Amino acid sequence: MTVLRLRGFEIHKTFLDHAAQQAVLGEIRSVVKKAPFFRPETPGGKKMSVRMTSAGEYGWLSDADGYRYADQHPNGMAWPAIPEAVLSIWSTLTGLDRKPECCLINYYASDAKMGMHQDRDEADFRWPVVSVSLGDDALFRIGGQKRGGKTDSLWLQSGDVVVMGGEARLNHHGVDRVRAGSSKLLPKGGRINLTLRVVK
Ligand SMILES: O=C(O)CCC(=O)C(=O)O
Ligand SMILES: [Mn+2]
Repeated sequence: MTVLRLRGFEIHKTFLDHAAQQAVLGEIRSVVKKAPFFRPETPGGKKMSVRMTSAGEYGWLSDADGYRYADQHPNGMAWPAIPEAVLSIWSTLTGLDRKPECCLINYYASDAKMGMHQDRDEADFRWPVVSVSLGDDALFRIGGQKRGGKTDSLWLQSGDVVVMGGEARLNHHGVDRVRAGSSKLLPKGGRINLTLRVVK
């Protein structure tokens, strides 16, 4: 298994083989059936290009009231449980007994992107964030703890898993673009990214 290290992020190339990607995707589809994707607005009032939903005790939200974790989908329902196949990625890669309380599910259509940001709505940055890529390739950019400055980019492919932890936990990161049609995993194309987070 190839592990790349870039600015403190660990990139496990093809951590999930094709069968494992399909198994995870199947589980995520059932989550999305119960908790449909929605398009959040930034606190500034701009629609994000990424569609989101979550599984777990908490889901991540953004709206006029700010960025935060909430125990309900915007439609008022509790979030579905995080699928076992997803939790096992976390356990295998981190070796932690502590389980994540949120699996944020992002859907990127061919024109979606995510600006440079830190994941900093969690209570304790000693826990890593684990990110799983499914579907089309994404150009992932990694910077440092401060905004601006030098960045490095790499293409994430379906089945790649990134561990953002340790000294790099608060490094800025974002997705510049996805390469439409680069994967056949999602029948309608696009990319799904899962991020597993310890919230409390
Ligand atoms: O889509 C990705 O690869 C990264 C997603 C991300 O950084 C986030 O949801 O906070
Ligand atoms: Mn992030």
